[in-house]
Amino acid sequence: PHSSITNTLPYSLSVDTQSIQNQIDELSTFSDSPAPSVTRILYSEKDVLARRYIKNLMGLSGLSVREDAVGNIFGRWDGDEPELAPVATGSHVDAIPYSGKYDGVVGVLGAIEAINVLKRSGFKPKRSLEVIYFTSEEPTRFGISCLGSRLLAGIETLAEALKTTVDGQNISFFDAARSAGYAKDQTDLTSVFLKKGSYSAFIELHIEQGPILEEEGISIGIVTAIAAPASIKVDFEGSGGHAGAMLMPNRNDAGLAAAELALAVEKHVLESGSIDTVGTVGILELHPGAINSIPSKSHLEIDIRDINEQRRNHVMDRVHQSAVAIAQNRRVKLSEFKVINQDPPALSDKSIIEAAELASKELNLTYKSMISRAYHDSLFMARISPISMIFIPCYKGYSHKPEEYSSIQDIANGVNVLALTLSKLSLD
Ligand code: HGY
Ligand code: MN
Ligand code: MN
Ligand code: MN
Repeated sequence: PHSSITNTLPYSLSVDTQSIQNQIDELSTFSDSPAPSVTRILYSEKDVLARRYIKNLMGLSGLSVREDAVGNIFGRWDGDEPELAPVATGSHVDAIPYSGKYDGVVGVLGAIEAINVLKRSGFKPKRSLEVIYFTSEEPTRFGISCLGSRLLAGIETLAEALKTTVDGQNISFFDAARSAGYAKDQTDLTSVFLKKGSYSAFIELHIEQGPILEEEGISIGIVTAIAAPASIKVDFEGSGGHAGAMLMPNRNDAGLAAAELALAVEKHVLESGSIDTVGTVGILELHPGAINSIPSKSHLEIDIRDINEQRRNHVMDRVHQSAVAIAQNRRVKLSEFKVINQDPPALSDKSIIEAAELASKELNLTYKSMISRAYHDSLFMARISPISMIFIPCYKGYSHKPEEYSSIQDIANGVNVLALTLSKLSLD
């Protein structure tokens, strides 16, 4: 059957580029920040609009749609042998503040269009195909990245923690979920857990969010590993006071403690011995935030990643030591040093990598293996299914900012490779 699939599909693959571009543009209007930026936060009213939009597209593609208790959405195309473990693909649609309109979206709209391409080509799946819209991949609202896929992967500690999780406005996770129509009658999220082996394969289409494919003029990236992410929340407390009347020797400035720790993060990352270690202080808040008031509190959130888990953990330990030392030296209180997540990397499955390479070859597209330095829902789907990812180039590697851009031709290439790979995996 493989030989028949390979000589027919590549010639009859036809992505409707006009409609997928229109969908990307239309979806980007469901945003809480002005165009060209996109802000779409979990369970917000713009997020609910996006969910309705995607469920409608799934329906138009003949997929049967179901949603779980936290809003992971599944669109299914039943195969000839529906009792076999399906093949799944998908990504996320939530967007961090003032970001772009391709991160995640290409992997959800592209997955639905890949189903349309296969239907238009007359393909009949053996294993059912499922498109998954993960309820939220970004950590923005509750500080938890890949919240939906972590639950699908059966992470019990998260299901427990969500019972007492609140957002920055003190809205509980369950109240927020209920406001979007989810978690109606339950506070027990174990119903979301999927068993290992629920899928025979999971493959995610995503923009590279880095400059390599564009710089090297290569059309397709095939992901062999996903870097190990970690995040830490830190609070310092000092006595505060009057910016004019308080002489310097008497101060214990929580703001300067935060500033010193941010520079210490950079120092420890640069001293890790590898270019693959990255560290970012993306949130740094001072209280009370008045020009003439010495900060009495500071709050930092630190993102540290590496493709080598031990090296990343070592940097985290040194950051912790620095936080303690800075607190002592500046006579401030280290009131919180909390590791929010400290995840292992994920390795892609050889057979899925090979299917994506074969698909790229048959479509006469250049491709290369690469690691993903960004995390994705695939990182957690790897706990219950073999995975890989398909990357497409994005302009100068820009992402998480409004200038994010991928050409419709690159998107179409990605959709075609996804469609052909899904067809191969479905017939396995
Ligand atoms: O931060 C990340 O790696 C992902 O793009 N949210
Ligand atoms: Mn992102
Ligand atoms: Mn993403
Ligand atoms: Mn805090």
